[in-house]
Amino acid sequence: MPKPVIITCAPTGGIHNPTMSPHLPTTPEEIAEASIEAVEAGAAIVHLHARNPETGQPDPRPELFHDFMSRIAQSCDAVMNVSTGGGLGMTREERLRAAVATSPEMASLNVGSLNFGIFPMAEKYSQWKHEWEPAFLEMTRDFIFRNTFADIEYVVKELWQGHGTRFEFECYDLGHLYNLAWLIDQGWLEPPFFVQMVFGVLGGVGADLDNLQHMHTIANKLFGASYEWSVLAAGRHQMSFATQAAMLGGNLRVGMEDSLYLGPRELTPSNAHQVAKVRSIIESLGHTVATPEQARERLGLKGAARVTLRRS
Ligand code: KMH
Ligand code: ZN
Repeated sequence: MPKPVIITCAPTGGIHNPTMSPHLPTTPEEIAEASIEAVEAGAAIVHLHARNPETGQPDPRPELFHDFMSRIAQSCDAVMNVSTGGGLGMTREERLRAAVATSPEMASLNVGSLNFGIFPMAEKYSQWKHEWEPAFLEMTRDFIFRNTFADIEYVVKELWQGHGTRFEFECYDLGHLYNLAWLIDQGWLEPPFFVQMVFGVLGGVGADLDNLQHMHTIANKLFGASYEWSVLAAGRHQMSFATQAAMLGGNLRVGMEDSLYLGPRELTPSNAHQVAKVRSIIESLGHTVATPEQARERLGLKGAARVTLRRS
């Protein structure tokens, strides 16, 4: 029997802007509600970013995270995964603030630097809800998403060694798998490792199924039985890559951080719609979805009781 599929949902992220979808959650209430609905639909893990409740801009303030994380914890037992990617352009310290303050079971860790071009999206819009949006996209024409070895070491030492937080290792290209192998060789980390393979970011590996197969083959060689793998693909590739990952025995991520769509030219009304859709695909393939408890056990997480929650 294949292992139950761990679905991660990333409800808001720091890439898409309010102009692009009226359904993008931005306030703590909306992020909490979107996460809870996604868990009810079948997600075991929620990957969390915060936004300024007035402007929708990515925002590193820990009090925002405390707010929605407390609400989520009151309603469900989801694994909460705090992003350390933050919003493009945040400092290293800003990116870590929320995870240090909340001591989560999981945090993202981007294991390599890359160009991260979201500027082509600007061409689709002529009117904007907020002034910051076009400049934010355009800035990425000349932007490197910085994740140097020193940055990575800093995150590992703060979160894994300091808080027992495990990572969603975000790998946007083949070389990032080797960066992770190097980190493991340093003896700083312990298995199991949760590798999130990211396809279709402009600057990372393209959304081509041959790339998925190859990254999976190389990850198997590098990490053997010590890892769980998951796949996300940006935009229109989201569902096909999620399906392919499930067929190959992997796990997957959906959510409006990665795609605002449910189908071709159809904005998703909610994150839960994407989760429900991918769940029905998984189940029609004869697979099952993992509960948060099953995800905790397989990923070696410290448990929800050791997360710091404070309602602001
Ligand atoms: N928002 C981007 C900087 C992460 O959460 O760690 C990519 C990202 C990765 O969101
Ligand atoms: Zn993220």
